[in-house]
Amino acid sequence: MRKTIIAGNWKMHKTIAEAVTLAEAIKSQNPNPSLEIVICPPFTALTEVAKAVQGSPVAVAAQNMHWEVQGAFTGEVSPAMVKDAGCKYVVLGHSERRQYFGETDETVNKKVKAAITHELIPIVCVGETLEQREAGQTEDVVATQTKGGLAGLSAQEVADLVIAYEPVWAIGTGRTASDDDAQQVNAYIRSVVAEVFGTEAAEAVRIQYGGSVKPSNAKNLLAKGDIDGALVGGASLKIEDFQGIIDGAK
Ligand code: G2H
Repeated sequence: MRKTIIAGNWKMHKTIAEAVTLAEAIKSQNPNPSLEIVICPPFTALTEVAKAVQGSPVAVAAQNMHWEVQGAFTGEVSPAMVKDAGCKYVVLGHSERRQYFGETDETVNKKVKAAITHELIPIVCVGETLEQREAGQTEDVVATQTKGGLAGLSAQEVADLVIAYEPVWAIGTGRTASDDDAQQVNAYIRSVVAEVFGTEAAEAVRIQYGGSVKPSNAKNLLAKGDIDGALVGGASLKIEDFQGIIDGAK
């Protein structure tokens, strides 16, 4: 039985004070650990948010990290630093990182391995662009990204991580994949995991859907058999919206 995981990706939003206020609201409204709630503040707010939710069922994730432990990498943050800040999870290979910051399946793979080494749980993002979808390449793209991002991992390591299917055309656009479309791609990603890592890993790995998830569509998306949670951007920035999504998962 896969535990539903709802993650709020705050992207480049919130000062430290704003982040702590939102984290405390999420914590106080969700005392019950029946599902997993993860919040992903910007780096500057990680430590304070982690302190604010300590001892509660709300976990904290970084939105990115470098794969090296330390060194001359100006502007980067290492896995050890992310761990030290109080994170349990780290989002890797988000399409905005791929699109604007040149991330590739190879760099995502290095980050995934580094995260596991530092006992961080990766949330590995995959998803096709509108052009790729219209060209009928969705399955090829998500298969390549899934295989590339997870290359060299053991079946157990894959079983323990999280994949987020985020069609790029649905991100921040208000366009959501229909629940049937999202279910179909999530099931396909699970079949790719089964092919490479075996059925046990495929049955255990949690696969979220992300892309304009909101209270009005969350319930139907999360009711699908292969959608094990949501990675939420815009609608995670306000407690009413994020709580509405969480309530839809119950
Ligand atoms: C996809 C998602 C969160 P939004 O990027 O990762 O953002 O819900 O705003 O589409």
